[in-house]
Amino acid sequence: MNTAGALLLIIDMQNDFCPAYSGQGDGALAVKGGGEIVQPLNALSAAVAAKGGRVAATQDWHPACHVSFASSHNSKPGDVIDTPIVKNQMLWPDHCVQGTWGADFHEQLDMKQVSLILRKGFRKELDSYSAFFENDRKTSTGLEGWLRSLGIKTVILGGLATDYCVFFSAMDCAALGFETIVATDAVRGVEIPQGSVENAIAEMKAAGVEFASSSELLEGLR
Ligand code: VGL
Ligand code: ZN
Repeated sequence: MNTAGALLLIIDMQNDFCPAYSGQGDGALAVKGGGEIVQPLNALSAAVAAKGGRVAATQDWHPACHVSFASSHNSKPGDVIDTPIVKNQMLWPDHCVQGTWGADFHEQLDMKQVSLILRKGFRKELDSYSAFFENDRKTSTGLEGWLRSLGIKTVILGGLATDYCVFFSAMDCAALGFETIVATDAVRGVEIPQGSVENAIAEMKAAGVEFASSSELLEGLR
């Protein structure tokens, strides 16, 4: 893997996906161990930027009453529904509502090197797990064009959650032909339903996604 000039893509490292930290309460959709990945992400961020790479961060950014909220359908989190646009949309607790604390990035995430913040899931009627395509699997977020115009060929992914937004982003990234590497200690999964993290990892591997620890990646960036 050639990581000089790579993109570090930090997925949804936001308060609502993190358990309580420094006096704050649990996020609405807290992922177990979510806060533990801030340190490896910060180390990768500095190293990637120092080697001429770029750092981008996605931000789940939902309007109130978003289609992915169980509360919008008198349903409960974990239920799966068909919406007019998307079949099998999983429902979640209200989370990452635009402009709220839960939508803010984790306070300890180093944003200095981040040159692009990509907001997704901002349409009320359509969710977006992937950083590349919304959940209709057609509507582009514009990230592919940004990468191509900068000549970036390799993408290192970290963030939350392994089995949803990291998974869909990595799968699209690999399918678009970018060398795609998941930083194994810089991701955590929601594990809904049970087994989803293991399935996601197996599917990513089958699709040619590579896996490396942040220390291996940092070694390569030295
Ligand atoms: C995510 C569920 C709902 C994620 C976002 O970041 O993985 N999961 N919205
Ligand atoms: Zn969401």
